[in-house]
Amino acid sequence: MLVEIPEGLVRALVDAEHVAVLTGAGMSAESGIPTFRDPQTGLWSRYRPEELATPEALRRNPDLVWSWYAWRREKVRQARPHAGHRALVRLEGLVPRFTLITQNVDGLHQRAGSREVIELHGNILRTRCADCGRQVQDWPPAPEGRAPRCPHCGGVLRPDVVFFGEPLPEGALQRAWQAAASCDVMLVVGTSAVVEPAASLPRLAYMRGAVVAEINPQRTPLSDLVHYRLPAPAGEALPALVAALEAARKPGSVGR
Ligand code: BV8
Ligand code: ZN
Repeated sequence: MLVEIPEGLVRALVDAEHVAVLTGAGMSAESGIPTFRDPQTGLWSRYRPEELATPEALRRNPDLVWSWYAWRREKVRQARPHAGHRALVRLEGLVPRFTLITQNVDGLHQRAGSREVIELHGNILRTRCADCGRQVQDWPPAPEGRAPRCPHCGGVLRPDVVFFGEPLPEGALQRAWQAAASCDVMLVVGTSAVVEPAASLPRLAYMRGAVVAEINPQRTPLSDLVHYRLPAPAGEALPALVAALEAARKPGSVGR
């Protein structure tokens, strides 16, 4: 299915000084990483992410939480960036200022070549100690299915991600607010726009007069607010959008 690229959105991108992009789990779906809305498959089908990704769950059942993340980390390791990730790398080079903000913890934007990525919710491939807080690269092997322990203090190890109920990394959130407040265009890709405070970033951009476009096969709470909706998968819509921008920027074509 060929996705239609709105002329007005291309025009806004041609004229933009600063383009911001906010991505969610839908950005990684075509790389084979299940989204949070997909019913958790297999072993995890009886848990909701909101139940497992919490400090309480880690305290109550560190082995279960560690196993869930070990399963997800394996999926992330097998995943590869797709054409949508690579289109965002191209877009970075086509606009004067570019800010990529992601809710995803899989590091796929960096693996595709995006230079500066604001990781609002941390990164599943990093591990830290729940007690002393140190980042830990390797640790003594734990018995099968058991959460490993910190080599420094013996505390429980956890993925370096933001659980529900935990504050987002201060610096990352500040930079994300600033980008939302100053961008001329914000692309919102593959997010159900439910989780806060990330879901408020497009609203701030919109209120500050930015052109906001949503790329998502499904409608979301943002759909009635945005200026443009591309009801298509990220792996199709982003390459098409960037190709249209490249064509519009060719010397002799309309615009700048
Ligand atoms: C905080 C890391 C305060 C962990 C994550 C009641 C009302 C409002 C807010 C709250 C509330 N109760 C609690 C809150 C706050 C809470 C929250 O928002 N809860 C939600 C459930 C209502 N937020 C928090 O707790 C945050 N912290 O507020 O702290 C604080 C301050 C100071 C001191 C102490 C405390 C922390 C939120 C971060 C949680 N961690 N991830 C991990 O990964 O395990 S969030 C996690 O879920 C993901 O990172 C992601 O952000 C989120 C899921 O959202 P999406 O990315 O949108 O993914 P989803 O599956 O939902 O949607 C996918 C979309 O893609 C769909 O729309 C689909 O149509 C689309 N799609 C599918 N395929 C494609 C596609 N799109 C394009 N192409 C495709 N191919
Ligand atoms: Zn420790």
